[in-house]
Order: sequence, then C-alpha cells, then structure tokens
Amino acid sequence: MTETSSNILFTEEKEKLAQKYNYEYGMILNGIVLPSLVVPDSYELSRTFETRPGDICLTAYSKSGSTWLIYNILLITQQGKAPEGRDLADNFLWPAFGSDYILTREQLRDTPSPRIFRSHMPYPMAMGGTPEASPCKYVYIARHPKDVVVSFYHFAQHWGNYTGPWEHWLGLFMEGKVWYGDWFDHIKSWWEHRHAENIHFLWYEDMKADYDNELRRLAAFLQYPMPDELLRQIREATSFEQMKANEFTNRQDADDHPKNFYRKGVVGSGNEQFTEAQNEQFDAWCGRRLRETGLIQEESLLSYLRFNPKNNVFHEKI
Ligand code: PPS
Repeated sequence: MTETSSNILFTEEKEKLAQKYNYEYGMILNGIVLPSLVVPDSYELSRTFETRPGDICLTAYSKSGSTWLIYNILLITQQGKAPEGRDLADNFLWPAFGSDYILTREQLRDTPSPRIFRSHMPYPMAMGGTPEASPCKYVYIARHPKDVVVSFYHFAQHWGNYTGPWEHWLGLFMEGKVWYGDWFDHIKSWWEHRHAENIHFLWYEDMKADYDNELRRLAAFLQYPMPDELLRQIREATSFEQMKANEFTNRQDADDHPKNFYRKGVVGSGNEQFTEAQNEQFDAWCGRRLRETGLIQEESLLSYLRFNPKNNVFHEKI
C-alpha cells in the first residue's frame, strides 16, 4: 500500500476505540477512522489507478451535501438528460469502496468518459493520487460543522449501527473519532489547495443561498455550458423536495439506503439539537481547532463559519 503498514491499525486498537455504542470502525489509516466499506485493496486501487482528462471527482467530509452535488454534476455533464440505471449510484464510481461498489483496474479503465467519481478522503489520501499531479477535476463541498455533526448523528444510527446518545456522538466528533476523522483537518487539507486549477471548493451554505450563481460557477469550472433553461431544469430536478420524492435519487427499497437520508436539507438544523452548554463547548472546540490548524488566519473561512475569533463564539446563529 502507499501508506506504511504501521499506519493501518487493525483489531486491538479498533476494539479500544469502538468500545462503546457499537459504532462501526473499518480500518484506521493514517490515524483516520474509515467505514468498513473502505478495504485495503480498493483503497490502494483508488490511490494508484490512472486518471485522465475529463474525469471529475466529487469529494466531501461526511454529510456535507455530496449526494445533492453529485446529482447536479451528473445533470451538468449530461446537459440535463436523465441519467440511466436504477438509481444515482449506478452513475458514479467509488473506487475506495469494496463490497457492492468493488471495481477492478480494468473496469475503471473501460468506463467511458466523462467518469464521475465520489470520495470522502482528505487531500493526502485523495482518489487518483496527488490531485496536483492528476488531470482529474476535483470538486470539494464543505458544510458548517454544526450541521454536519447533527446530520452525521442521524446517519450513524443507520449506517454505523451507532446506538449512543447525542452527547456521546458530539464528543466522538470533537475528538475526530468518527468516519473520515477530524472535521478541521479534513477541511484544511483541501482548503490549502483551493486555488489549484483542477480544484473547485464550494460551500453547502452558498448552494442554498445563491444556487444559480454556484451552479454557473460549477459548470464553468467543469467546462460545460449552462444556458438559463438548463439551469432552471437542473435547479428543479435537484431541489430537496424533488430528490426526496424521486425514486431515482431516493430508492427506499435499497438495503443500504437510510430511510431518513433526506432529513431536513436546511442550513441551521444544528441549532435545534445543541443545548446552550453544548454550544459553548462546541464554540470552544472550534476556537481551539482553528488555532491548532492555523485556520484562524483564514478570514474568508471564518466568515463561512460565522466565527468571531475575538470572543471565540459564532457571532450568528447558522
Ligand atoms: S453522505 O452520506 O455523507 O454522502 O451525505 P451527504 O449527501 O454528503 O449529505 C447529506 C445531507 O445533505 C442533505 N441533502 C440536501 N440538501 C439540500 N438539497 C438537496 N437536494 C439535498 N439532498 C441531500 C441531506 O438532507 C443531508 O442533510 P441533513 O441536514 O441531514 O438533512
């Protein structure tokens, strides 16, 4: 594997970490907890297969709006034509995953362009090797961590067998012991490369606030046309209500499909979940992690987080 085997922790360490509430741990690579769907061979393939011009890889930390965005990307690349297959998952490739998603190097090679990929990996573990050296275009979507942790809590109960209470989950998240690790490390790893020619960094909150502008910027980055009529059509097809109602994007009969996947689809659902004390705890954690990662210097990132470094609090409810 690309990583040294000492970086891959198996059973003993996993047991220690996952002792409580059944949260499902797969391998732990470079200190990052991964879901068991990520298996060593598939991960290695995801790092080493050959990417080519026309490839698009959507990357995100968990629960940041990647399903929404991948449907947008599919419709952009097909100029609004309904994708084929039974559901969304038939239309993109997830090379780091084994199980039902497993792929061979030959299958990857023989998939016609444009190949659309999906990944949850931080930059140093990106699909296709180092993005800097790859002809693939990478789209990274970020979302406010307060909404991420709440969405993730509901998801983990279905897709991680997690049985613990909310306050325990919040603690796990702040310790970076949930799938794909610490939120700040993940964001930082891509944020640092956001100006690279083949990387497009966007926010869930901007998609909600100014969808048309974000879709135009995304289409321009991917080098596909976006006439007004097509934009209208894609906006409608990818609305929360449509994606929830559409069998293609919300296949209720699939075993692995969480029934409440399309849960709220709003900005600020974290506010309903946090107690005052948890708000304070979370603010303090954000302040500490922003300082530890050096992201405290990044004013535009702070404005997305609506975080005031002077008093260490979110200056607006998200
Ligand atoms: S996953 O499982 O990590 O891939 O989840 P991901 O798709 O990244 O994020 C799931 C959250 O995105 C919301 N969602 C949407 N929001 C707005 N519009 C549309 N069309 C849309 N589709 C999905 C989904 O509801 C999850 O957020 P929460 O807050 O739980 O509702």
